[in-house]
Amino acid sequence: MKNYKRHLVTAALPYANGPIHIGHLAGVYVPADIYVRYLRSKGEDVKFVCGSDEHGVPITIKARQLGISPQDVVNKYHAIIKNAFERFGITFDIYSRTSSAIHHKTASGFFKKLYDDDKFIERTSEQYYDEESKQFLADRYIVGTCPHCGNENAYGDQCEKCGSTLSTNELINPRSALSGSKPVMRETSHWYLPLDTYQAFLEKWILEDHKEWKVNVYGQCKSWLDQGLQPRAVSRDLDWGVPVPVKDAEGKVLYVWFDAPIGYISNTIELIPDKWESYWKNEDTKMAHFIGKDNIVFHCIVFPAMLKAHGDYILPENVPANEFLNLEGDKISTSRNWAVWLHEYLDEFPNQEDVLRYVLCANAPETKDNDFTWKDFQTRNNSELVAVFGNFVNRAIVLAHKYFEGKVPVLAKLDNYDEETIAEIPLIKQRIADNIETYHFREALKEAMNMARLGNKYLADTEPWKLAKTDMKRVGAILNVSLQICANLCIAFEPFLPFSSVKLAGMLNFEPGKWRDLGRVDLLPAGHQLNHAELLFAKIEDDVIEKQLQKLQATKEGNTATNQETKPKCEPQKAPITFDEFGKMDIRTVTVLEAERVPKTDKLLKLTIDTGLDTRTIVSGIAEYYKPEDIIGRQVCVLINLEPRKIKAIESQGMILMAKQPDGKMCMVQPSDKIINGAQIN
Ligand code: B3M
Ligand code: ZN
Repeated sequence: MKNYKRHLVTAALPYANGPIHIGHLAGVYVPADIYVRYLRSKGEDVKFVCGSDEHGVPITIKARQLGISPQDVVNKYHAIIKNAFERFGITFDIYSRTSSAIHHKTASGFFKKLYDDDKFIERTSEQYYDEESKQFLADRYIVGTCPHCGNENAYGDQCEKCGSTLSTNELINPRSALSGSKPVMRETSHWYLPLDTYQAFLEKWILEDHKEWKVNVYGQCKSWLDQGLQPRAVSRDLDWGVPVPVKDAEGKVLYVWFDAPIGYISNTIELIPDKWESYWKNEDTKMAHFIGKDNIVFHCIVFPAMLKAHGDYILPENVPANEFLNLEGDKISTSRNWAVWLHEYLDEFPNQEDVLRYVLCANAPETKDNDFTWKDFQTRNNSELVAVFGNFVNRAIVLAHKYFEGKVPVLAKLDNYDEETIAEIPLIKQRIADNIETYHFREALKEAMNMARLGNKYLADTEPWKLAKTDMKRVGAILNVSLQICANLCIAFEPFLPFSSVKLAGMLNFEPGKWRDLGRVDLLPAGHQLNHAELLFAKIEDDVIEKQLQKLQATKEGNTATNQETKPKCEPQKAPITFDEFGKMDIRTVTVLEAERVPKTDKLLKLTIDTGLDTRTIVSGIAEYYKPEDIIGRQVCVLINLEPRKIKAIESQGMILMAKQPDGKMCMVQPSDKIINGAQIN
């Protein structure tokens, strides 16, 4: 195996369009943090880099939904996400963001170099365009039916139901996510990275040189490569993102999946402006990307091709991607609020960060999708953390206080059983290390837990409390060994349960050493004064779990109720217009003087209105909702400068403003007070 001099560990940049939940943690951030803490404990040179992904259509869609700017959206969620990671003990060396100036400069420069080196091809193609919103519809701006599973709400880039990666023109019955209208095809030109020219290189690099990658990762790569790689567009017609830094590229930005992985580089530059190159451009660096399974193709195929095209950069040594975590048997979903949100957990379970870290790692979806249940959370806490780890530590420290005034007793002599027990520690240490280094974090945690089990069993078997009357020397030896195991647990668990490690070290009044000290049984010298025992983990009662289950139940009921009440939901916001455009509309208060049905139609009423300026006729499709006699005398709002139109041979000179309800029913918009006819509405 190669001897690396330093490590660069990246964790997927979460989209700053919502907070993070247990699925993100289990898939990416908990394993990445364990890996990095372990490397640091070993004294390795490591940088752990992450940040918010602040471009792309998910952000602009969220901005539209909330009626705020994309920058406001990312400012809000970047702060929430960053804070939640910190509180949860995820120890990034930097958590920055892709809207930063450094990132814009880096991503722009990267594109420019590839452009100057002729690494792109420029292609004109027909793409979906929304005539109502006057905008090209990239990625998630298009929704439609998934050709693979029939999901009617698949996005232009991905179906969230079956997980397939899609391109916009694969969707059946495409519609615009902006206006809901049917898009038309329009020509536009973009830059493409010709992935096909990297096919041979990627085949060798992945399929031959990286057979050790996880089966799910290797398998996905192989299937992409087997299908034959195609050129991939790296720009988009959007107004949010890193502008394409070449001439005549107005209105074009870098595709979010082009700029986001460069974010790893930008954030490293921000962290260590003078030394970043040794992490990115030196073969002595071991780089690993921690990601979720939906990001595999971008990290294993597209980004490496970009790095290769650039020429100066190293490639990842591994891309340990996890599968997905479900919640109580159901797919985690932000839109259905089916999730355990990290910031909410941190508020509702104070000082219990490690319980969640433990459960998410013990249950991590390493090889297949897995399920998080609150019952399992409770059981793992109560019967593993409390009953094994906590119980052992507590008994060892309490007994030392009871018999030896809280001082580590002298170890006079080891018997066979002591020796056998002690001999286990370095073996467990080796298994933890081997598992972490091969990205098997569940197994690694199981081994760490085996060390706690070892201690717990040792105390139960040796029963020092029974010997206290007859053989204090032996009691001393047993407690010495037990306390040494406690000190070892501090080190072994630090990567997994950092808060508990600190707490345990406090009880032992001990500065936990580094990984190399793990396995030693002289960590606490005889006579060393211990602090008092506190509970390392607290039992979680049924009512606490019940409350969480009720919360989820309420979400489920809420979802069904809202679906029934508001289906279909409000139309999304239309594309922005200028104030001038709005100012061109002449909307006035008018009074309906006469109203009658238009013969041979079901829907139309002919109205005579007093506009304050004149008396005129308009034809309106409101007969389904209003009888003529009901509206005579009503004051309503009319767009009076709409081009006159002939409807059923009657010239209509204006349009009544109507509010459309979710069920399609129309309702006239009326001034709330009586007011003169002809008042301008603006
Ligand atoms: N933001 C996608 C995601 O959160 C994306 C990851 C970027 S990593 C460079 O699934
Ligand atoms: Zn699908």
